[in-house]
Amino acid sequence: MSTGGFDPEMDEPFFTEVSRPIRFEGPESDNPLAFRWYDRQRVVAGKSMEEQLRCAVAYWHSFNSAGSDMFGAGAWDRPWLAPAGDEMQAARVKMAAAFEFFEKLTVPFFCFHDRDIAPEGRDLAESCERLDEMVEAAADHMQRTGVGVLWGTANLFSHPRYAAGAATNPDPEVFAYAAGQVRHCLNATRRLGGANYVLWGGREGYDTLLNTDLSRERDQLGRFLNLVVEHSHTIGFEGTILIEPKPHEPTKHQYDHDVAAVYAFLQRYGLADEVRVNVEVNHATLAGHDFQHEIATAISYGILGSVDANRGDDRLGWDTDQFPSSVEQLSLALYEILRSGGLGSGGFNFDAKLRRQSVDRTDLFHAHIGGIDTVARALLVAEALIEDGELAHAVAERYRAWDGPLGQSVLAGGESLDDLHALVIGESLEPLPRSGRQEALEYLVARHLERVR
Ligand code: XLS
Ligand code: NI
Ligand code: NI
Repeated sequence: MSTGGFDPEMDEPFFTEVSRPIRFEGPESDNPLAFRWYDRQRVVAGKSMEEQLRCAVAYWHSFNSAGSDMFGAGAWDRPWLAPAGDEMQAARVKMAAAFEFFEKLTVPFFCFHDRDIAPEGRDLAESCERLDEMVEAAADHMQRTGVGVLWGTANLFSHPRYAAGAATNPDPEVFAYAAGQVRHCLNATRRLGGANYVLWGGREGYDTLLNTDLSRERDQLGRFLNLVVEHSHTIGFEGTILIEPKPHEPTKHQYDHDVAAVYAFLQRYGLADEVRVNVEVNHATLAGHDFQHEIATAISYGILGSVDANRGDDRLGWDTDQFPSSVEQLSLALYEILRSGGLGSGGFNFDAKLRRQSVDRTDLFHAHIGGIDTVARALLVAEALIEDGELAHAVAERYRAWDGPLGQSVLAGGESLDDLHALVIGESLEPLPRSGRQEALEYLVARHLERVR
């Protein structure tokens, strides 16, 4: 079959350098196309590694991007992105390539934007028809391969109509358009059995306060999210609705700045029991936080949902979306996650992209294998830290006095400032500083990083 210059049939299979599924070969293996740490069946903290991590490939970075940047055109070999013929045929070819990759990588999930899997049409009606057609194609591939949807999301940031925001747009017709698009994408995610639905507020923010009414925009966003939650109940969507915090980029300021800002927003609009967060490593660092901080904060508020696994670059102030490579950074986050009982319906979505010079299709395998192994090894370190128990013990010891009579009475509201003033003077209290043991604890973590096998 010809589609005018580009014959998709000729390209299958797309990943010819990888002829069979990637296998686990153990830490001693030198085979770059094997897992050294990700042993799907291995039981870690009561569940298989596969179930603990629930790894997903991000459709957009790997299949819907050709590697362009602000200064140059696409450099990667992605023929379906420059079809000489029918756009929908190209979308089907892209999907065949994606599922070949998921199967060979042996990941259980993928994540998608509506526009990643189906091209935008002339109007919303045509966009929806196209999405429905591609959703049925995806359902067939999923049935055939057993790969599932970790989450779906609507792209409310690429089209120029959303330049001034989607829900936070000064024009209510744009709000309506975005609402229609999300409604359809949520239905599609439900149709595919998605475990979660994500909203990332890429343009929900401002570039200058000179033209912005903050409180109106926040109320619009609150209304929008309530509509999404109501619709999810109406259609019986069983997954979790997630907001993905990010402080800025593309806007100067985004309303979903970080986990704490999202929690305040959810409380204000009555959604704290309905919506959770999808925490991305690089977004945490852009917000000036350690990833562990964002994870621990989300857990402390009871709103941790899922993780976008990637990393930034210490010298660059934007979302470089590189593949994870720091076992240490992820171990501490996984320590928090495992101690809190795991991610539930969430997982580890590799929201990460190749560098522009990584032009070979096989680079996609190297990137994901390295990322998945990093997360898998971090999971083992986290398990070891929990089994050892010394870190948790040190923290518990540090606060032990709060379980005594004074601490309990203060927390229960039994003491006024007058009472405490009288207590300190009456009992001549002179509390002495005690070591926080930071260096000892850092080296404790380092020893576990060294030992894990
Ligand atoms: C962008 C975000 C985006 C979301 C999905 O920085 O990470 O990729 O994960 O819209
Ligand atoms: Ni993300
Ligand atoms: Ni991001």
